[in-house]
Amino acid sequence: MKPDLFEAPDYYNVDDLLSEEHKLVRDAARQWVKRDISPIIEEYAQKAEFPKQIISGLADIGAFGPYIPAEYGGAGLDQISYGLIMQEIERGDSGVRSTASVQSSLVMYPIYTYGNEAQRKKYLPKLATGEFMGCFGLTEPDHGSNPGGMTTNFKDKGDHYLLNGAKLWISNSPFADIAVVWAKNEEGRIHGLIVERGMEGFTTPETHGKWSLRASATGELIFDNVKVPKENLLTGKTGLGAPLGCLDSARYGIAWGAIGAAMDCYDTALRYAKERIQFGKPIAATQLQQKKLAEMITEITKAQLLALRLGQLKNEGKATTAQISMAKRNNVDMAIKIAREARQVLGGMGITGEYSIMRHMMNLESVITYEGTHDIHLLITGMDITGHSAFK
Ligand code: TGC
Ligand code: FAD
Repeated sequence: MKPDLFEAPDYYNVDDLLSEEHKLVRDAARQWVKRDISPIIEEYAQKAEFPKQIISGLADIGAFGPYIPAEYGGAGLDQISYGLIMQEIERGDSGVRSTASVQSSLVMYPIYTYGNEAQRKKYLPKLATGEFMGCFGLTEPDHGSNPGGMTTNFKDKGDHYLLNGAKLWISNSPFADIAVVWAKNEEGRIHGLIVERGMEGFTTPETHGKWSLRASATGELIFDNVKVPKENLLTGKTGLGAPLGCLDSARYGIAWGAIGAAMDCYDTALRYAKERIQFGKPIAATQLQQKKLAEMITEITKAQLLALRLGQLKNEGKATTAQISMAKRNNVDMAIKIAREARQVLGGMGITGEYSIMRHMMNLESVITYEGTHDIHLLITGMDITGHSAFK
């Protein structure tokens, strides 16, 4: 892969709207990605392997629980810092950002928000350092967009719960130490349980053959009469709203992350267009390539402003689920379109691993699907503005 020459675009001086702390946090993540991700990521994506050696680096830049209070090992940062960290990591690779999103918003967030003090103290500090890695089991083979239909279930057996069922498409599952699993009790009410690797009857087979998010490990969670201790139940919130609350936090991070992938594609295409000579002049001097590049920077700028405003609302505790859906949907769609256009700017070179664009493009096919598909987010906006649910 070519050396990482990335220069972040900032067409509307968005930096002026950030605090000194935001910029420090963002720059630390940016440097780390340049030093520790860019040189290795193509190789790991090619061999479809998660680079486990980066876990401590992710912890060092505050990517595990950025907004979790310091007393539980988190970085105690605000939501804009969280977003900026996700942006920088996804600039490197969406799969690496996935690992950080899952750990922060889908494992630490529910334990912090719905867990009791003993659970917080037991798990959060170790999750913050990466000593424990976690995963989040909501999706099932027959229930993806409609998680409320889940069939994974647990029964009260007096001194423990007995868990049965299966989850599919679970990021980090093949190596996770713990899983936050959503299952129905005997009354059909959804609860979260913390399942630990090593519990009898709990297995996590890896899903192979992905053309997307290849540097992220994805797998199943299989529960065959797993005895889960009663103290592992998350009692702070039950019902579908509990896992959906975690998704709000992760989707918010993805809205920022997608900007990073788009910035990397744009920056690569711009540099290439200035250097590549055809018909005796740089292709950057042709109207068609300028149209592509000008539209890219316009869309990136709009996405930055959308994410920043959402971050302000989130800091004030005012961001709604529908606002988050709009940002996730818009920004991922923006990024995947930019990746497709940027790849064309590079001609044949665009399909090689010498450049990051094709990897981003393939990764973004997962990003536009997980955490609610492009269609589902449109329907969440539709429901919000009309008052009618198209799901029921
Ligand atoms: P609905 O009837 O609308 O809602 C059920 C209950 O939940 C409440 N609620 C929320 N609460 C908190 N946060 C939210 N975002 C919420 N959205 C809804 C709602 O108020 C209601 O509460 P109550 O008290 O009235 O019961 O539910 P529905 O069954 O009609 O479904 C709505 C729909 C389709 C929007 C929802 O199911 C959905 O978002 N589906 C998409 C599924 C999804 O996003 N799955 C993601 C799996 S995890 C993942 O992909 C991780 S990838 C990680 C990575 O690698 O980065
Ligand atoms: P389906 O729900 O079957 O949808 C198929 C198509 O139908 C989609 O285009 C969808 O938009 C459309 N559709 C569905 N319902 C409607 C409707 N009512 N109206 C119109 N169109 C509709 N899940 C987790 O729980 N944890 C994870 O860590 C996790 N990681 C993932 C990692 C990867 C790489 C991938 C690919 C997925 C991951 N997922 C995870 C699962 C992900 O959230 C689901 O794939 C996603 O929610 C969609 O579910 P599905 O694949 O079953 O598609």
